[in-house]
Amino acid sequence: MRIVDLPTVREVIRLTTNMYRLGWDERNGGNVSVIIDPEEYQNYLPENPIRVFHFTFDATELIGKVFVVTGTGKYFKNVEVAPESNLGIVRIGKDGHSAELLWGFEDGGAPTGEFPSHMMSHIARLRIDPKHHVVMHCHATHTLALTYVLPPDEDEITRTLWRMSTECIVVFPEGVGYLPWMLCGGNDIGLATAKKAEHYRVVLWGAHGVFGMGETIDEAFGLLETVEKSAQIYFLTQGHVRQSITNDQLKELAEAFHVNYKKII
Ligand code: 2HA
Ligand code: ZN
Repeated sequence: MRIVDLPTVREVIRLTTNMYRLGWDERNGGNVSVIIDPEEYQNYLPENPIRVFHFTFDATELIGKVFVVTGTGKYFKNVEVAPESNLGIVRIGKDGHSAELLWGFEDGGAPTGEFPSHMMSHIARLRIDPKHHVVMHCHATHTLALTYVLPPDEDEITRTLWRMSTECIVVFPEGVGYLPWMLCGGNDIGLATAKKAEHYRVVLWGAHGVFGMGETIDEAFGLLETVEKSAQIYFLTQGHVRQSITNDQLKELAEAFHVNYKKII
């Protein structure tokens, strides 16, 4: 099998293509990183790296882990037609401060500028959930717009999203995290995002976009689709609302679906 045909690589190609088509990833917006398990890559990836990227944050907990990751400055629109230059497969080096390129970035590219946020969030999620695999970031339109109009308060944002669609409290009972605007692309926003990832699988970045995390691509993508749909319903109904989901109904849903929801209603 060619490396580009590994199931996780194929899934990342499909994911980025779908995200682009949804309008979530204009230009070079958005980035994805997904853990590939050894059973999947062991007979295909080379042992020796093609190139090595160095970073300043501590990724000791990820040493030896292998990721499919989108490239810095790359356009999701183009992943499908040229995966071998828009995607890379990297392994975290033994020093915990490097990423060893094993495949991809054929035109000299490098991992996403949001690599710190991705890796630090992987660390946080893996501590909670050993089956965790996926971190994805995008500029989902209505979700991003929501960060301009709701109070900068994650409980208020969570309640609003829960009320906009019946499935929400079941899909993300823990709520969503929110970070006010920060400079993107560095260790500071990475640390802040990873801190939120200790409690949430969705983290909104004010005036920028959203991170979604999960055990599988379907789960992380489905989570962001659900959040985005709910944010869209919010804007469609603003100024027109006659009735909405009540707190009692939210509690009834949480009980019926046996989810441990954040007690903010
Ligand atoms: O890669 O979305 O957050 C472009 C971005 C940065
Ligand atoms: Zn972004």
